[in-house]
Amino acid sequence: MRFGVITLFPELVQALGTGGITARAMARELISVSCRNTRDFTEDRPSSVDERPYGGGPGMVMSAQPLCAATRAAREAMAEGADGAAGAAVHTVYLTPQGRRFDQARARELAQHDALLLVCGRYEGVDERFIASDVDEELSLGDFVLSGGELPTMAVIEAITRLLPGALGHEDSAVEDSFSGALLDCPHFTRPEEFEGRKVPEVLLSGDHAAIRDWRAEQALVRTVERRPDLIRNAVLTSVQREQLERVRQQREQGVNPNWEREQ
Ligand code: 4GY
Repeated sequence: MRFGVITLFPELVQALGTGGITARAMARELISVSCRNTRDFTEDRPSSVDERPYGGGPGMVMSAQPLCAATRAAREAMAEGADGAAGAAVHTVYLTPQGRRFDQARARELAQHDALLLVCGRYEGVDERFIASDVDEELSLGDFVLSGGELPTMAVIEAITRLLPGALGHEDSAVEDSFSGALLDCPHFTRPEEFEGRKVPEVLLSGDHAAIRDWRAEQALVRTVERRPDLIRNAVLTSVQREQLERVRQQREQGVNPNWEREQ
């Protein structure tokens, strides 16, 4: 997967190459991340990437011209394709709280592209005509406001990278994780058996693999019911999970805490 990034802070995004799974994926040539600085594409007043908003109001707006020039240059370079052949499709994404919500399903879909171009805004946002002319899709990481699109861009790159075959050390990890099954993950424990008076749930020490699998599945349901009931409504559950869910709901109705912490 080839990622292109349009940003005023390329050094921020290039940190993806300094550690973790994205750095390893770069070293293995599973991904490449090529940044372009928006400031290098200004045509008028040297290095002016922002202007005061038409209609007045506080702050500045990023001008359409350098963004268009930068994305078009990036798209042309990326369309050459890894093999040098022309015409590869480049999907252009703008990160903004106004976008459609990014989630694991969207990460899986975006992982199918050969080339993704991610555009980072700053200030109050970008001239809407840039979005109209050059952006295929607006994505939001959530209902909060940052100062720029760089951190969301890095999050999207990492979420996609870990889905690429060969990117994770242990091939099962991506499948087992939270959201692959559309539920929250179960709680995890490691040594010691007791930490500050809190004990590891008995079943995890039992060596009974079937019991452990069932307990983890049930705890995943418990957490999802407690923290994200909205996910339950859309989840496709196995018949075992439906029975577990029924039991968890009954316990909650009877005032019994089905959470692992009750054991403590
Ligand atoms: N939340 N999800 C987000 C964001 C910063 C001004 C436009 C978000 O995706 N992006 O908060 N982005 C703003 C800053 C320009 C992007």
